[in-house]
Amino acid sequence: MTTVLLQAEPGPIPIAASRCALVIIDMQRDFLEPGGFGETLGNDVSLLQAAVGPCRAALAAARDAGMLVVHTREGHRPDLLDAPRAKIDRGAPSKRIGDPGPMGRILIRGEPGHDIVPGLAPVDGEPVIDKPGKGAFHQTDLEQLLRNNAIDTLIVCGVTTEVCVHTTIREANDRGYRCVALSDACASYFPEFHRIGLEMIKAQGGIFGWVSDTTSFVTALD
Ligand code: TIU
Repeated sequence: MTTVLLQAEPGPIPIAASRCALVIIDMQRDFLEPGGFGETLGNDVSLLQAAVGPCRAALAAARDAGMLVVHTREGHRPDLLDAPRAKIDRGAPSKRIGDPGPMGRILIRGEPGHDIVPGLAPVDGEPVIDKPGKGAFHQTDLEQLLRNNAIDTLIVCGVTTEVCVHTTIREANDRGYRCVALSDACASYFPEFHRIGLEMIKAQGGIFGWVSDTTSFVTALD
């Protein structure tokens, strides 16, 4: 097992590719493209484009290193039986989860908007975790999958920093995983929340984990 040092804050962290998973959170058209769930919530979805290139670079490096790559997607069953009433009710009245939109029914599995954006599509052998909540562990088999593959460290990127990325890192941290967020490969509709969200992870000596960036990750694996 080869161990390399990944530059990060609050300090460098030794990682072994065979014990790491790159977890790419919710890089879906519903969040990144006009007409999807993100826009119906009143957001400027163009702000999330900044994460696409860095995610691609991290994905390429992880694949080259033979690292486990896990993709997640937030979405619900077409019959909405897994969508809490409280979640549906908080959407914009005319465009709620399950309503028709330009990319199909909003935040519904199997619809065009639910797809991962071009350029980050999973390849054969890469697991895709469909999750009904913000955290990737809630009501999914992610933990089982990670344990079966002897993973102890998650390299996390995707959108949005303070919502699904943060929730997943918090869930993973409590389950004993070391988590490293790649700052430039995450993005938020609120630049301030992105910045503060990353600060929160690495504060207090790394209370939830570490923060690194794509260049450091690629360099460490090279
Ligand atoms: N609204 C928002 O910032 N995010 C979400 O609803 N889901 C994810 O972060 N994926």
